[in-house]
Amino acid sequence: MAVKTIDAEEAGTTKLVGSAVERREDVPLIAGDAEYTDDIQHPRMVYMAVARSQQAHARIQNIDTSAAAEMDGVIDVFTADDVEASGVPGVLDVTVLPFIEAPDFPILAEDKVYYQGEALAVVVAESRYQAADAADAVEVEYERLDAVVDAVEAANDDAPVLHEDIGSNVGVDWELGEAEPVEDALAGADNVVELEFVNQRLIPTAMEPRAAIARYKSSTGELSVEMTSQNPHEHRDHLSAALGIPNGKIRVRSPDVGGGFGSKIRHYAEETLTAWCAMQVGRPVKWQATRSEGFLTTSHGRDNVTTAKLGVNDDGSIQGFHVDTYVGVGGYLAGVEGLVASNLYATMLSGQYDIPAVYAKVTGTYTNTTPCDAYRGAGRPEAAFAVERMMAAAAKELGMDPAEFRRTNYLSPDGFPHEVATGHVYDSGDYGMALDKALELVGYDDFRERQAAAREEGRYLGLGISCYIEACGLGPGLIESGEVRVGPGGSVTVTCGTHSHGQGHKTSYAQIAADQLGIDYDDIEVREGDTAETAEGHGTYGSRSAPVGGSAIAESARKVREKAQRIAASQLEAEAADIEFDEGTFFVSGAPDRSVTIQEVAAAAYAGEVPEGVEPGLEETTYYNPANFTFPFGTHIAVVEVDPDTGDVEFERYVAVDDVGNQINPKIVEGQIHGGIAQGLGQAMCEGAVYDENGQLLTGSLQDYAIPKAESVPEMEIEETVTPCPHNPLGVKGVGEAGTIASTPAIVNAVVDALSPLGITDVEMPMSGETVWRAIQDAEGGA
Ligand code: MCN
Repeated sequence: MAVKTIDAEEAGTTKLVGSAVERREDVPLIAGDAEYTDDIQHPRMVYMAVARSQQAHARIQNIDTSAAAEMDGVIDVFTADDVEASGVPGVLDVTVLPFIEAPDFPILAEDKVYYQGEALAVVVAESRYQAADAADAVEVEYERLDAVVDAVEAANDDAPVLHEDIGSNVGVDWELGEAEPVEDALAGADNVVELEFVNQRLIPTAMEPRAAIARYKSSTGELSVEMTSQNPHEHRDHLSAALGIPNGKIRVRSPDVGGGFGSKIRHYAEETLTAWCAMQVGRPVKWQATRSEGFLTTSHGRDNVTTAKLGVNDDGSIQGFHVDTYVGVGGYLAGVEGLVASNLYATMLSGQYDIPAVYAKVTGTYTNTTPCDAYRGAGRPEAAFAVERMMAAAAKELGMDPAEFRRTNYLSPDGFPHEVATGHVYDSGDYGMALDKALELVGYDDFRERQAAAREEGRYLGLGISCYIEACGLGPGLIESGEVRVGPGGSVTVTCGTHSHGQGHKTSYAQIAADQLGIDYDDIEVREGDTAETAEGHGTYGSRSAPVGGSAIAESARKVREKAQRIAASQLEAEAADIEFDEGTFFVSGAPDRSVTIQEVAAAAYAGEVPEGVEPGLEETTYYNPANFTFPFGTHIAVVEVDPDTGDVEFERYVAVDDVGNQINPKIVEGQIHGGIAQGLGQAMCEGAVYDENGQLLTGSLQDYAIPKAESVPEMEIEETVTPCPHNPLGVKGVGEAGTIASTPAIVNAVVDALSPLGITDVEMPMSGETVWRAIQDAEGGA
């Protein structure tokens, strides 16, 4: 049932939106024409390497760089004293919110280290290998301190306190709603279902680790940085603040990037240090993280421990939801983790349901671990997990069918926009429609019969449902620019402040512009990722590019067309109101022979042949401000069989019905959902960062940290429903995170369902064979 791609010509010039046009970015990527940061060479370029803390919690007694400085090829070695002396501040960029207690995050550690891998010193050398060897030769004396790595333990009174100036390990202390009414609702409910679960710490594993190259011209004060960024304009502004260079003098360019998944949003120490080093040594400086370095220093995600209570009456109606979550934020509060851990998570705890009262308490604690930050879904996967695990558990407790239980509690499709108890105003949806379609696709009724028969034979089949909702396109306030320029020759350049690192913007943005302008898809170029080439923007995260960036482009294309219509009217000596437009041609109403093409209009526009009051040229820029988040949703269903002797989980089916509003490109949508499901499956089945009690990362390489392999990802059957977003011009909702948010609870629910005859009500993630086998052994009357 996979979506079949077509080429743009087959779609027809003005019907591209909605067509599965082949991704134009794939051929260059496969043909070796991609330009990743590490491919870029500049004359006289030198290399930076970072000396990192081997300890997770320690006082720094001494850093001796003398041996490193003497080594072959070494140009200079810098420590915190040097950068401080030059006035470079920390890399702190947390959203300053009243519920946050955050320490400074120095660019190089000063007196103490808080996690293994924290940057201590940087070496600049003629070659990459010389730099790495010299970084290894930096000698550090530590006074080791007790470490704490567990989010809940860190909140205990006897836990070692990381940041003494804060006085406790609590960095985020946040509540949503009021506890008392929810506690009253639970007390009054016929049943209270309680579960404790862990959303384990994950390590984003993009194919390309982070990298940066910086060049500084001291004669003009201009800084140019090529880097692996999801959000070049934001990085430009961070660099400006850190280095004291006006942002107009900084150019950040993010070339081809091999994935980000949220981990390349943050302002990290290394990219700023690369730029600072370039300013010190007067030569271009390159830094490329190794995979292990990435594992230690690029943001991790999740790390939640939750206790949830759901009050339900015997008729299946939910009365209240009480959630208490600890989040291990890491050694510092970095990036937007303060928001991810709190607001982005807890405001999604209403799910698709009419829950009268929700209370959530979030305690974010400092632990001697790599700082966490946004990772695909950022708070929303944890929320969907909490809601959908509880829905499964409550249905089981009530002896109700889990699909029916959800249906009983759905927000009605007629009541949109719905303001839910957590404060969001959901824009549009029909949750029952997606559920019904998924149940039909998976053959739900048959399955229950098959499951019963299999149980008779001692086989453990299970089916897990996840009815997720997500909030994406972050708004209002987070604007995005989209520029559309029809050149004098009639070809088009589209620019946007977003950045594609796998999402296919070059294809989907060209589809939007082609439709609006009636210009050949192949005549449309899309450019992103260069602050010198694009208007202001915020970048790609929160599945915002289609709903916000796409809307900006659609608006600009519409404005270009309107302007072209006025110019065409003057060329055709008619009133603009009498001009019609079809497939790139303007013509006089009722006289189709009197016509000009948009290309002819463009030529006139640049020759100054425009009517009075109209400026020459044919280009428009829109800053689109989304009215609200937009809320994609859907139902995913996993069907598994668990081998009771080995604990192995085999997927029999994986069915997904997603509603992302109107689809610009169904093939890209399908690909995003595939990738997202694989990532959520990674959390369910195999991924998990493991630290020892001293804060040493035991899963520090791809030999120890398991990500899903092709053979472990099941065939996915993907369908959709379409409920357009009512508040953006394209009617689109984002898709980039949907699969990740949906899949994890579907898979865990399936395994728990399979093992429920053994009295098993929960299985911890990742559900490796061993974990499942142990759960079976521990269960009452094990298999
Ligand atoms: N699209 C569409 N119709 C819709 C919605 C989207 O055709 N109704 C298309 C868009 O035009 C775009 C793509 O789907 O080409 C994704 O759009 P969108 O959902 O807006 O997401 P973004 O482009 O903003 O991408 C961000 C999102 C996030 S938050 C993470 S994390 C993530 C993801 O995308 N990281 C990715 N997908 C990824 N895919 C790859 N290959 N690599 C990553 O790092």
